[in-house]
Amino acid sequence: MTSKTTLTISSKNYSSWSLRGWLLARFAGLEFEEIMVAPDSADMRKELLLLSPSILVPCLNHDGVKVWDTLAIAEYLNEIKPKAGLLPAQRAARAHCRAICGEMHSGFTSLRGALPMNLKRTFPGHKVWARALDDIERITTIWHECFAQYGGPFLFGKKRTMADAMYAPVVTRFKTYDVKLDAACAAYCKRILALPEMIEWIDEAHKEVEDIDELDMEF
Ligand SMILES: N[C@@H](CCC(=O)N[C@@H](CS)C(=O)NCC(=O)O)C(=O)O
Repeated sequence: MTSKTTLTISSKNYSSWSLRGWLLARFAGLEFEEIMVAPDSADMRKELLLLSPSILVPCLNHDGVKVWDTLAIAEYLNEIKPKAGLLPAQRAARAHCRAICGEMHSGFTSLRGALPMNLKRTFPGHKVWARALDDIERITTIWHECFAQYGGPFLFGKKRTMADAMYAPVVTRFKTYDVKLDAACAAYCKRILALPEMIEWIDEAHKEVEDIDELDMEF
């Protein structure tokens, strides 16, 4: 008997890694049940440890296999759903896709710290800290190189890949903090926000009642 497939996630409003893992599972066409945890409470953390060895979300449970950490989940989903196209078909493009996913996974700490994901709020005219501006510049360069090489409308051409899932929370941050973008990047953001999966996730984020005061202050 195979155990049921679950994805452990936390707040849909605040948890950018949850969004990435959830989008990856949806893009892969995986059927799964969501387990929602609130990692901020001590009791929940104990419960989360049973579900995710790193005490971090997301964590996928599939066929008796526990996979935590978003990059590992992305690669695992690509293995079990090879036809979903989470990675591009060409080897060079696959390497490029993995490289920019890795860059997102291990970098952009200034952007992540200064502009936390918060789907329920907008901060018009928000003044972005200089180091976060460097991250934004690097991200838009990455996007432009992808558009030039693969022709859009997604980062690796006509089909969305794991890279679009990895950068989706950046798209939402650009909207939340009113980051000014050139036309091509703005069009990409619009396209990602119009994905049915994004509409569904954002809709559910808006219904969440719990707020984290530190992340909701006026900057
Ligand atoms: N490297 C991890 C990062 C995951 C992560 O930082 N998750 C945050 C939520 S966005 C978390 O679970 N935090 C729990 C906590 O801080 O208690 C991954 O790729 O999955």
